[in-house]
Amino acid sequence: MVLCICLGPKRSGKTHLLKALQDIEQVDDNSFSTPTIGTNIYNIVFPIDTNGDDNKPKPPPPPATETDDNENKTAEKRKKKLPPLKSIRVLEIGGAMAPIWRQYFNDVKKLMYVVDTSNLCQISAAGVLFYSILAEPRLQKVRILLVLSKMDYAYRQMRNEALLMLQMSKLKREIRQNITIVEVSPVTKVGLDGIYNWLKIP
Ligand SMILES: Nc1nc2c(ncn2[C@@H]2O[C@H](COP(=O)(O)OP(=O)(O)OP(=O)(O)O)[C@@H](O)[C@H]2O)c(=O)[nH]1
Ligand SMILES: [Mg+2]
Repeated sequence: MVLCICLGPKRSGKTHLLKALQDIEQVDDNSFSTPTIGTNIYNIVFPIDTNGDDNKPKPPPPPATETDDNENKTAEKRKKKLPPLKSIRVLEIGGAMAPIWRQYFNDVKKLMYVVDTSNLCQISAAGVLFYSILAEPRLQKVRILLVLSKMDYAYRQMRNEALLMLQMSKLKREIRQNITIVEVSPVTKVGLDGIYNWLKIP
């Protein structure tokens, strides 16, 4: 089982987002999430066809000839690649638990980090906290998703401003992991497909 954890400062939007990923109808303009004191677990089943090609029949492989032996080997390697996941369990660890987040870092394969782009007071501190997570030795091979949340707010920071405040260019120079970045609002459903596609990667 791929273990994915979801971290981020208090009230950054983790619960709201994971609820929407689990059941899109669960979150709208009027919904409210209470602070997570401890952890929540979400079982996210991916909607079919978020890629557009999940159900398309695959064309039959061309007949093998002696000359394309190497190509066949590469094709075989490709076949051995793990298929995309159909569902995943995500563990949200509340922002109030930040001092003990590291107790949950064993066996983690994926990490989502949620930042509230509408909270100017929090965003720089969120960057420092993110850096401290990425520097953790147990997380050097982990797949990282940076979620810029609450994109429906008119007074949010735009992507480039938010990345500047998080000091992303400096951070990228100092860390080993590749970071995927998505802009999201579970309220307007913007960006959810990007998260599903990232979560699907085995
Ligand atoms: N408008 C809007 N509000 C949001 C969005 N995401 C979260 N909120 C609001 O922000 C509040 C806090 O969000 P949560 O999802 O509970 O935040 P959290 O990161 O889980 O917080 P902790 O559990 O305390 O760490 C929610 O009650 C929502 O009202 C969003 O994308 N748009
Ligand atoms: Mg929460």
